[in-house]
Amino acid sequence: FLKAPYTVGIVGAAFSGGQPRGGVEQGPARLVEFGLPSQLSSLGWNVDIDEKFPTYEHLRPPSDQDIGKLKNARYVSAVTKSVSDSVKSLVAKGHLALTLGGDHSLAMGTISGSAAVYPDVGVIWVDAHADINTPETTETGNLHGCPVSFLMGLPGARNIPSFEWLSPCLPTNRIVYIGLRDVDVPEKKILKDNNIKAFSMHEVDKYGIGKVVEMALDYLGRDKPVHLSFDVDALDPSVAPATGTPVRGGLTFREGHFICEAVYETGNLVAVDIMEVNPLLGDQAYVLQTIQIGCSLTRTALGETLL
Ligand code: EXY
Ligand code: MN
Ligand code: MN
Ligand code: MN
Repeated sequence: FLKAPYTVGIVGAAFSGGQPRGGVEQGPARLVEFGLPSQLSSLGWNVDIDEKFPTYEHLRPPSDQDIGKLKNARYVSAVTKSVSDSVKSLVAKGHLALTLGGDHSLAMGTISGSAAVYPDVGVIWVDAHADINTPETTETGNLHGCPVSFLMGLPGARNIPSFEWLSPCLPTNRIVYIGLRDVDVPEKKILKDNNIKAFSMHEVDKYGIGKVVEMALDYLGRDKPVHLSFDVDALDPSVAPATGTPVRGGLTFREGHFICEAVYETGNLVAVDIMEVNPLLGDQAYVLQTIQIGCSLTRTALGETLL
């Protein structure tokens, strides 16, 4: 699906409005400072830093009262719309769209952008959380816990005021989850009622990551475009500690990288999101470790191999 010369377009999505903890908006700048663009050039990619880290402050509405339970809905809507346009234009050019977050509400933008070009895109969502609450089921009102329901247009997540631009673009059978272990009770019901494919940590333990990824890719179809949305909190907190909603019992370092290796090997990757790196959480060593892993997951998804 990509066109030569192979180009990765980086969208630095410095945004934290989908959740309450400051710092995650500094994720993209730290990943870039650490050398991610030159690391990707060394792998043979043309690197196009499409946006020089807009702060998105210009999109912040003068007031943003809760809409029902939803917090910062107008701001999240405006930013995700902008990200959607950026990702769509990169993917339409045959570039690989790499979005560095930022909180995971940004996936409303990234996935609607890739789906606008490839309506049959398959999403591999790697996360401790399902991020599929609707405006009705969310307990926190944090939109980083809701992007998937909006993308699917599930009941209760359609025609939400201020999200008029976002029409349903992700059928329930075009996503596979890997790594789940903190799923709210109403989210479990949504996954079950809609027959959504999900490999929790239980399945990772039971089958091993190799088999899980094989089943995930078979389910989505080997000839279809792939969008990898990787929330670093899928990794165990001992591996990636600097993130806002850590949950114990997560993926190992190798399991996380194995997913990226296998996805690269499909040759069908059109977009990658690296989300929820928060450089303000934890001491220096923990932060550095998390940034390094954000970079190495990205390099691996873009073709770095061990041999
Ligand atoms: N399910 C909880 C909520 O809806 O607030 C927690 C969501 C955390 C989401 C993180 C980004 O993956
Ligand atoms: Mn997430
Ligand atoms: Mn998460
Ligand atoms: Mn929970």
